[in-house]
Amino acid sequence: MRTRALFFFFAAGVILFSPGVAQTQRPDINYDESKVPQYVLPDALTMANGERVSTAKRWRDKRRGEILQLFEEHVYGTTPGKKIPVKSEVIAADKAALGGTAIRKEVTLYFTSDKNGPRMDLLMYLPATAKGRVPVFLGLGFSGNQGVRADPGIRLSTQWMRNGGPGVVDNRATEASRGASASSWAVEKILERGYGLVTAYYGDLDPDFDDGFQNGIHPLFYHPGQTRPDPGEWGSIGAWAWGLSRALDYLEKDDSVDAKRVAVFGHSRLGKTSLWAGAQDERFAIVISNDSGCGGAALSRRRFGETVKVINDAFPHWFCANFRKYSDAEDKLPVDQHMLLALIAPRPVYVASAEEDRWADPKGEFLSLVHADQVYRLLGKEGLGVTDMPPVNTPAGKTTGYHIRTGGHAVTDYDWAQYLNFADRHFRRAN
Ligand code: GTR
Repeated sequence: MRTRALFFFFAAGVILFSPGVAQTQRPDINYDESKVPQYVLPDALTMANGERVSTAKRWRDKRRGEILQLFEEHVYGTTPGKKIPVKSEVIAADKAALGGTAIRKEVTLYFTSDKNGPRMDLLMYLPATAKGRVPVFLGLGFSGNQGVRADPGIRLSTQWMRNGGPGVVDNRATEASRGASASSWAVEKILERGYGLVTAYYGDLDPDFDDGFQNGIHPLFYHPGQTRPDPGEWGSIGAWAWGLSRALDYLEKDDSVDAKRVAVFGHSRLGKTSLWAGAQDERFAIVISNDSGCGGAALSRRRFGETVKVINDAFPHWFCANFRKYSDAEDKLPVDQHMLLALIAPRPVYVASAEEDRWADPKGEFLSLVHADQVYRLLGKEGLGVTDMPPVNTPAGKTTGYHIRTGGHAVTDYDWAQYLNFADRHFRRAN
């Protein structure tokens, strides 16, 4: 009996913690479109009191705030309103980085007066030829800034990091981690097109494991006697999104950057984060979600691929504790993820899926955009403008954009090519 119990424990562990193949073999995961349950989505344009929202003003004055509050209370948790003083320091600058094509700058944002306390390191690559302020892509990354490029000038992250990534030993980055995520950041292409890239390590804000919110930035906001966030207060995604807004605060002060043209980007759990950051902080001019899936762009009610229960069980620290009430009870959620995209309206949002990334439910990601369209139209924008999923490798959309490309869960050059075209279009540059 004991051996059997141990075996099940072990098997469950393998299933839960091995990415890719194990996920697609889980018997509790639905990948059959015909088994997607019937569902009714909450209507983005019907207020909680039943009133139909039919003007942009009503949306702006009442409904938008109502939806934002629902996401705070039930999904991601509230972000503390308290402003903390943040000090920035330019740590290093190289005017002839990447063979003279880029300016590389590293800036640290300190969140307390203790320089060894919580802080966030920004890596900035700007085109060397830039005249004046440049638009930038801003995104958090999984492997530390040194993972973005095998550029020996970048400071090595000293923060806790998940083991398993290239060059990570005993939860710390080593020299061998330089460039570990280079294929996810199309640095040359971004620079060639006249954009800058600003990245930071997500673990600077909250290391990605469930420690009861003792490390990272959460404790900076506890009221006296508080030891962890209340059930309706922020989890890790909330903290990561908060960091993106602090990065934007800094960019507003940096005269090499056009802070009115910042596209916030993220992949996977960090795609969930870029959407939540863009929903809360309207200074982000464009929002991009790459393969963000459950709790990101995908509709929770479809229960295709990863579900609310599966994500809450595996990553209890990502969302607020209240979100767990909706494990296996998606129909009770007062929102669904199309309303998260609607919060970004009328600003451009781009959602990308990958054909083999069924865990993230590509169709559910697409349908969220379709259902957000009515809000875009109410605000005088075209939205996505299509209701049928486009063929693979065929981007679609107007104010909002979508593609599903061949391949699996990753950020590829193809994805970046679409984001650059989208940014060109919306930032009104030549395409
Ligand atoms: C998976 C998780 C997804 C996605 C992904 C990632 O294990 O189930 O929701 O966020 O991780 O961030 O890479």
